[in-house]
Amino acid sequence: MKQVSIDPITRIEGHLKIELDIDSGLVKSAQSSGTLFRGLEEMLRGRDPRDAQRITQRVCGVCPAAHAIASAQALDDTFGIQRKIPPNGRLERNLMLGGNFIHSHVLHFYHLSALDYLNPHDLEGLELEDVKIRDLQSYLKSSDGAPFTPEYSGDYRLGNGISAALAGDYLEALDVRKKAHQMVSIFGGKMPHNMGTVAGGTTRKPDIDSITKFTSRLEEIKEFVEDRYIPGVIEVARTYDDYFEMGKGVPNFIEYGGFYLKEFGGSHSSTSKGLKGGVVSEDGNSVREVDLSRITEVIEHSWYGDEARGHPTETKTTPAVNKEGGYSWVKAPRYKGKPHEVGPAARMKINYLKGNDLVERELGNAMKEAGVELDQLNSVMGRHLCRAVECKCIVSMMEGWVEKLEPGEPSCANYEVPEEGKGVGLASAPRGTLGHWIKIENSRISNYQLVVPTTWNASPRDEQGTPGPMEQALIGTEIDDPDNPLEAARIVRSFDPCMACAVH
Ligand code: NFE
Ligand code: MG
Repeated sequence: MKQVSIDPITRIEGHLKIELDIDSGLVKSAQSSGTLFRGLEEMLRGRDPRDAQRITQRVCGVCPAAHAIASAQALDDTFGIQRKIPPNGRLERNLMLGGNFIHSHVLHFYHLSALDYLNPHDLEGLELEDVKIRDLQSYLKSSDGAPFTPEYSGDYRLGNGISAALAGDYLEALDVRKKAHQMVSIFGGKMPHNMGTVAGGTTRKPDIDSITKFTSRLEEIKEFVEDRYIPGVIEVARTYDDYFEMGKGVPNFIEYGGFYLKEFGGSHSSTSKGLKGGVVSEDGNSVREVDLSRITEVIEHSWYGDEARGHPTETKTTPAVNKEGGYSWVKAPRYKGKPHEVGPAARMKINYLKGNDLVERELGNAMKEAGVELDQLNSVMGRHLCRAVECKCIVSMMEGWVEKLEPGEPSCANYEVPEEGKGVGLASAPRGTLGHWIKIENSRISNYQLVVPTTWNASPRDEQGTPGPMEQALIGTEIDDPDNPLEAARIVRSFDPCMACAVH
């Protein structure tokens, strides 16, 4: 038995340690640990509720628009104004979240994951016209190669031509990300951590100027997503098709749904959303509605005290350093007592099964081209493929939303902060499904609880000893060389973990 510790695992967000027991080349046991305490929820207690969407965005620089929307919705719910959000406010929230998704998905494939498959040394000696790649070549020659020198590397299969194309896209993706950030800041004032998302809607009424600026960037991004990102991921996926069978994890998937298409409909499951919610469990391919009351936070192996256990309407986040059996600052969310995978693969699968036309078409095409079946999507390559398909679907929906904005019309509803109340805000975030639960007493926040996408995926074991989704994805993996566990690194990165979010 060999013990392998990857600490920290790089090219993800935040602080993650992965520990593996490897026997005869197989991962027998895996532990995922969030190694940095945050405590954002505790900071919210006693504050004005309207501070929530300012502070919760600071959980993370890579998905702040998702936290802003979940938080604003939790306030809408608590203040009783969910049905009063003007169409402009609803649409601008969707557009800001969409911009955030594009940024995050493009970042993940090119700047966090590509170097698991793309060998920069393939570029050496190539005669290339692209000035940026020529610069990259001379940079690689004249330096130690960072950040293009992965700690774990090898098994490169793409060949020179595709590597050069991907390297060019890697550089162009930096520009795409800039444009995606600019799109969020057009309505949000700045990015990361926008100021425009508030209880009641958004702060900036759309006008012709903002709509034009937004649309021109969206069209440029659309071209990149359709002509480069989707074909690039399919090329990598076909070359590494064995990775459709690797990193499978749990057979349970959950998503609350996001991107409101109409005003709030009275319950989360009945509200019409661009990405639909649902639960798929191991009993097959039927999708059920999410019952929020069945979510629990388990803390048997997390460094938290007893009051951190239970349903998120009540749970606290009190640290219990050195707790026996603890090995992570991440809690273990469970649905009906079981670990569930969240993220683009879960979301695309649920939307495909629910007959979301756009997803059926785009995912159907991508699966055909990549030569993969629906039940292979929760895998390393399946997750990359679903992320790209989701990005394309969101760009397409954004084109429709931006057209519906009404210049000069209001984007925000009035409200008063009540003395008492409680509410929930749910959103799709790039890495999965996101919930914020709030309670107000004396017009102050008395409890605030976030259950975040990577909290589900990177969760530790629960009270039954059942490992979390990422841990299960690692268990059973064949590792060619335990001193170079690149298979494990590829599996972990396919989840796009954000430990800043997971711990919050
Ligand atoms: Ni810090 Fe986040 C997303 C949220 S994930 S990135 O996407 O919510 O755990
Ligand atoms: Mg929490």
